[in-house]
Amino acid sequence: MMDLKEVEESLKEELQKAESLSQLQQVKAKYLGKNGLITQAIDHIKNLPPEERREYGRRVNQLKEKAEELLREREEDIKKSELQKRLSEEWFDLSVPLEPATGTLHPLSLTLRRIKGIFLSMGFAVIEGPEVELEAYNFDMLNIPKDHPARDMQDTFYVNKEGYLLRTHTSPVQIRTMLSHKPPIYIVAPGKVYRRDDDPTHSPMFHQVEGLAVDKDLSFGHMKYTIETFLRSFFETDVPVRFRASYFPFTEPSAEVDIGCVICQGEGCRVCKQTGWLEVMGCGMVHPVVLENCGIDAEVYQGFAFGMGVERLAMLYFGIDNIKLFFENDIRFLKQFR
Ligand code: 2NM
Repeated sequence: MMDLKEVEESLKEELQKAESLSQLQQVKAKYLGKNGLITQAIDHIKNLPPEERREYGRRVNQLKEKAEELLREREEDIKKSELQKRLSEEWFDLSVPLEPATGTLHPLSLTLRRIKGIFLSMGFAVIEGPEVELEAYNFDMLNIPKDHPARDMQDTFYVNKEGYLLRTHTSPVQIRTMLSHKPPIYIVAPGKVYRRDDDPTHSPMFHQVEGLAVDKDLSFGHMKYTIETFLRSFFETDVPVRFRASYFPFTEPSAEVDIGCVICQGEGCRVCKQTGWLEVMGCGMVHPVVLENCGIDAEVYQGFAFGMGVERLAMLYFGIDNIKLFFENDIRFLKQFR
């Protein structure tokens, strides 16, 4: 059994030593993360004999609440001192002549425009749909099992108990299109999507573009050509493209799409984690169950679909290393893109 007093003392000590939000994040993980000390102590409660369980359980929970409070307080302190530091270091030179006040488009708007433009030129229509969606369109109709982890409260924003949620991908737009239109269908669905992630590499809101083609005699080869043509046009070079077998409940077969690293040209670098390749999309042949769910005869029609993250593509295209920059709206960042 863990000495809870000792855990509390060492937490306090490490909190004092943590001087940045990223250091604080590490302390938080060590105590309250998946394998954190306090998390382990909570897991341990069930192994205790019943007579000890009550008292120990009470103390562990007290410690957990205390730890959360201490972390919050320290976060406030760190944020305050980081702000003070910036306020004292950053300043404007008021004697510099003003630049002409022309605005620029946000790098994500520029990236979305380019993606849509390429697919429009290949004959795809651009379709939008609601961000508050039905669970039925976001999960059920896509052949995503009732017990799939993506459906967890932990991962998905549910808006009420009547089957509404914030869409976790733009696939429900494709479902709506298949329900309301007969094939042939060639569409892309751009827009905001929401997942309960918030850490240095994830944002709770981000943008996706998903594509769908449904027609007679469509093959994996048509998908491969469409995606390769898109990627070479988007990155304005003859980039290497490879397809790796993967799994999605809504496509069969499924694949992840990699491009040769645009940062190091495949030599190996930090961005591609020394592999020479970057994962940029998922794709696959639409599962016959999904077609039939939408009233399309899977004996007559085939479909291919794909999905990509707009922030990821924008970061690779412009060489941006931090996703949070898109959402801070710091004008010094924004005005660099055209
Ligand atoms: C992906 C990867 C693979 C996809 C499938 C569908 C639909 F609605 F047709 F079933 N929409 N999008 C799909 C397939 C999306 O994103 C990584």
